[in-house]
Amino acid sequence: MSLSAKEKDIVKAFWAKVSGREQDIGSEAVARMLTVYPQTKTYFSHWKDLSPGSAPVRKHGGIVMAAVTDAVSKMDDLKGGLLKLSELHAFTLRVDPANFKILAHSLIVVLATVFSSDFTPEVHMAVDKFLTAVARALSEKYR
Ligand code: HNI
Repeated sequence: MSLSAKEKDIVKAFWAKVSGREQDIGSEAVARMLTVYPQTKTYFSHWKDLSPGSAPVRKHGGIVMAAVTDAVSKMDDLKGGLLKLSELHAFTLRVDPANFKILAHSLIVVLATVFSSDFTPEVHMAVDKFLTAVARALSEKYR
């Protein structure tokens, strides 16, 4: 289920609107993930404060969203582009790959609320497919 050329263009055009707002959007998504799916907190137990808007949540939100933005530019080879990150999450961080879908869902909810008029069903579908492909690429090293 790879993205069509048109879907790739839709994601790229939409991501231009996300550009510059990575930290705010990423930290909202991470905060939602930790609140709505508290089982995800186990991976971040070394942080001092896991509450929405805290310094580690904001910092990590920016880092994760920068990686997603980077993935937009590597859309034609996500497996290769995300190999190092897949290794990190599989072998070092030992994150259950089911959580990639949870973060993708949390991010989609945030994008829909922040970009209410731009996040049309067409954009939603293309972004959903893209984030599914990112999750699949991140899961590559688990096999
Ligand atoms: Ni993830 C660190 C990218 C999903 C748990 N993660 C990172 C880093 C990047 C990153 C980049 C920093 C790497 C480094 O230091 O070299 N993570 C991504 C991306 C996704 C993702 C692109 C999905 C779209 N990570 C998740 C999920 C979890 C997760 C779903 C767990 C629920 N990640 C972590 C943890 C760290 C991490 C834990 C280390 C954080 C820290 O600061 O200690």
